[in-house]
Amino acid sequence: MKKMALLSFALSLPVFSAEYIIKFKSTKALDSALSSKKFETISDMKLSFGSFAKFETQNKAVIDNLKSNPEVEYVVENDPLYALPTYVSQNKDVADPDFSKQWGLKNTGVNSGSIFTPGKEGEDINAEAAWELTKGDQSIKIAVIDTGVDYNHIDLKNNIMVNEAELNGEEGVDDDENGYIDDVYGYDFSAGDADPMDGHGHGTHCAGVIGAMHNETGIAGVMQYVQILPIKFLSDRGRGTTEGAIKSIDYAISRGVDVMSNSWGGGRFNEALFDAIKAADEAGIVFVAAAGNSRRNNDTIDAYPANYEVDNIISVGAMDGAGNKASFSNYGSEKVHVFAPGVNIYSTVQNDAYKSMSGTSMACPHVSGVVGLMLSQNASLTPTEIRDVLVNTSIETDSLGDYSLSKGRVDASEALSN
Ligand SMILES: [Ca+2]
Ligand SMILES: [Ca+2]
Ligand SMILES: [Ca+2]
Repeated sequence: MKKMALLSFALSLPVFSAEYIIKFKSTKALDSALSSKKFETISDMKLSFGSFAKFETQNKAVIDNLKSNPEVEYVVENDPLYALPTYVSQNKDVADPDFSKQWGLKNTGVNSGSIFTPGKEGEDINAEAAWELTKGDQSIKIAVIDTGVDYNHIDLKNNIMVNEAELNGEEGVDDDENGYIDDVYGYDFSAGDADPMDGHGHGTHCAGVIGAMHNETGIAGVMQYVQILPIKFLSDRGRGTTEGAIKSIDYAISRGVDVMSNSWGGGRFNEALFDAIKAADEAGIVFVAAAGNSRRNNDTIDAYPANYEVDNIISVGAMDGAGNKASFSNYGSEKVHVFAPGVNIYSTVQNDAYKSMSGTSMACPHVSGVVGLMLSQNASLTPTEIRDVLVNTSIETDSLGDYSLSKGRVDASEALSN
């Protein structure tokens, strides 16, 4: 019986994606499609950057018809997307206060080694020198678009962005009239509810790298002062879709964030996702993206969303504690902008716990935090200026050489001094 079930599952995998996203040229065209009953399942998404609908079909003729419809701008697949860690250590039950484990912030050479590679002192983002200049600002808002965030975590809770109108409002009522009922801490576009609690750990880990509270507990974030907006579109298994990603970006824009931290990837070029990131750029929001964990050259094989050609994107590769490119990390002397620590990174996970994880997923929030520090010091910096400063002030190293445009690793202190 069991074998039969497995076989039928394997054979029933669709040859092509059954879910599509249509962008209509007008809201009117969308409304008329919704009322036409031509689609078996269709749901609308009226976003700030266009009128979209999601629908399902296995029939290619339907797609071809839609593509030639003058009211339709484009039809794209609702591609699957996923979180970008490669390795997760055993869970730790006891949270021991441990800045000393955070080699990404301060590499002593002892806290960064492994049995394969000894660590190297100073191969870090130089956080302590940066903190002499700024430790962040509570006005800076960073969206962690991921598997959600444990907003109750003992080492994060004071740095979570709270929607005061909803916190003090009525349950079941959209108190701030932003289209989302009871979005006190953010939103879950995976389940379609207002609770972005993390059941996976990945999003909470990224949030801790950016903004774990500086106190007597656990670890320290790159920023001491920041507001983190938890947005969940990846499920508790770390999987999501283009639909969830574009809704997340739309929501983050509407909440007025300064930075979006994106430790996920997958899919091919997708015009709807491109439009979403472009809308974020037009709103002056920096879009930090993990370069990917496929060991590939992003200059020759595109990895998305890191490779979209939008000016606000900062693509981040991962380095290890010896200052070398992490074996899994994507690279590219043109398409990857900078490198940051991404191997055996110790940070927060759900239920007040801590874990080490590796991936360009972990390098990405280090840079999101540095961008947050830069904006704390000078709020008028544009996304392009921030990207240029990060590339130009990176510490060039032989080991990172031509793996990125910066030829080296991000240095928070240098970035703040320019
Ligand atoms: Ca609301
Ligand atoms: Ca409410
Ligand atoms: Ca702490």
